[in-house]
Amino acid sequence: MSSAQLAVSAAGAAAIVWVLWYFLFSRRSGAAAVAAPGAEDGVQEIRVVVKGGYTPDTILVQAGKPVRLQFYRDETADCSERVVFEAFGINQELPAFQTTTVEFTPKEPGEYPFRCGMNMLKGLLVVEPAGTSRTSASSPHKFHE
Ligand SMILES: [Cu+2]
Repeated sequence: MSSAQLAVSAAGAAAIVWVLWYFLFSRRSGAAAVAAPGAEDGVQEIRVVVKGGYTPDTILVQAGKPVRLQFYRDETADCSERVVFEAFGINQELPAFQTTTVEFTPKEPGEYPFRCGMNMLKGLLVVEPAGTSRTSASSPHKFHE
């Protein structure tokens, strides 16, 4: 390994540590989840429970790969009736006690807030550059029935 490669690896490791710290300790209370691409189609799937907020409220994905969010709305409160991802032109109704799939492919890395129709419930989609490899902090598979 050359010193240039070493420097790149060290920078990568530092970035990963920073991101983990950022998610685990610096945010308001709430869970963060890292999407793991599905085995067959590379879709990054995460299940989000909607009940007085979004759980997890921070979702980490990679750019350039399809994202599939499964919103399960576990309440009838009007507040959470819709979920809005402005950056992706999504304004989706979430029927109570049902799972609603929201799919899109983020092209550019960045932070994309999502929210309810009234801008009260808030979540954050963090899109990392493609090819960032990291072991899932939280496997989405544990949410599967
Ligand atoms: Cu609301």
